[in-house]
Amino acid sequence: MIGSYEEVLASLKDVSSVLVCTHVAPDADALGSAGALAYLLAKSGVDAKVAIGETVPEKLSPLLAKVQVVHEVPKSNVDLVIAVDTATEPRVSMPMAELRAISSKVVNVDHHISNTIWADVNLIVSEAAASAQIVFELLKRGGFRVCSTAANLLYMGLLDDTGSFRFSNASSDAFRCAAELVDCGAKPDAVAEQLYFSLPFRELQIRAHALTNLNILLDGRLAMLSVSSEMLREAGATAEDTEGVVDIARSVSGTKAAVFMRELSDGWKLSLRSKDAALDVQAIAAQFGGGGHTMAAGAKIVGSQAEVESKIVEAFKQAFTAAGL
Ligand SMILES: [Mn+2]
Repeated sequence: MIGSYEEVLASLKDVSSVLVCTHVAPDADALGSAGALAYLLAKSGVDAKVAIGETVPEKLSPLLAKVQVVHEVPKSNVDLVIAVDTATEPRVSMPMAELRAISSKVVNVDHHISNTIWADVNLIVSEAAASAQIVFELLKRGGFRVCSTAANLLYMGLLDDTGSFRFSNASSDAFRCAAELVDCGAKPDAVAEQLYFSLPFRELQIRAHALTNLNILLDGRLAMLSVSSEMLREAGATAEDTEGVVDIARSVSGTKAAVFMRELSDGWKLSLRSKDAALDVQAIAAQFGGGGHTMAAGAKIVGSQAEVESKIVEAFKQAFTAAGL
């Protein structure tokens, strides 16, 4: 059942310890939402921490400097676990079985249309451009004073999930949310500098590599590129450094969709982007056990590059036909 803001606020009432989790390979919205929530809860006297399985990505870490982040399940019980921006239970980057053992309640705050309503309380607002937008609304309704540190974190999530306000989810509500966050002290130039103008050189090397194998398929409708493990190794890069690559494919004129493939140990991780509202890439991702949003989704497919490519191209071919594109 989909819960309400009031239910989440009721769950937060009188808690003294909270762990805020998010999804694997956390992005700016995941850590911005989790960071702001944990930071303001901690400021209000709650023992609140962000708990993630991996380290904080390098370019996000300066904005999370004031947030307490742990990487292990605590030994003692906590009153509440909150997972933000996480559509399914297996996507949580911490062992959920262990978290359930130390907490009697799990709250999920998310905006993915593919959310499986998996927690005890589920605040799912699929119209929200970012989980940060939902967390901001929650904090306002809860009477928290959103300071500049929290505002920067929330703005970071909103900025990144809207593709710097270039995607179809850049609604008037998203812009209103941004304006309010600036009123709360968020600094758009500082956040943009950190997210987009502080790239490690290896990340640009990966983009250069990826550009050399950009393919245009299905009569110009689909742009596709890939990054192999070898490519990453050569540049001394990690998966985190491939985040902007799909936008290269997305930017090709005349295309209706983009696919970025990254090699895994046992297959390929696919990032799918739609450029036309008639094409739902979430539905394509779901065919392969993945999920996400209508215009941006992801999935993992096991197999060789050639096998995975032919499967995904076929899926797009059918989807284009079904969408009349
Ligand atoms: Mn998000």
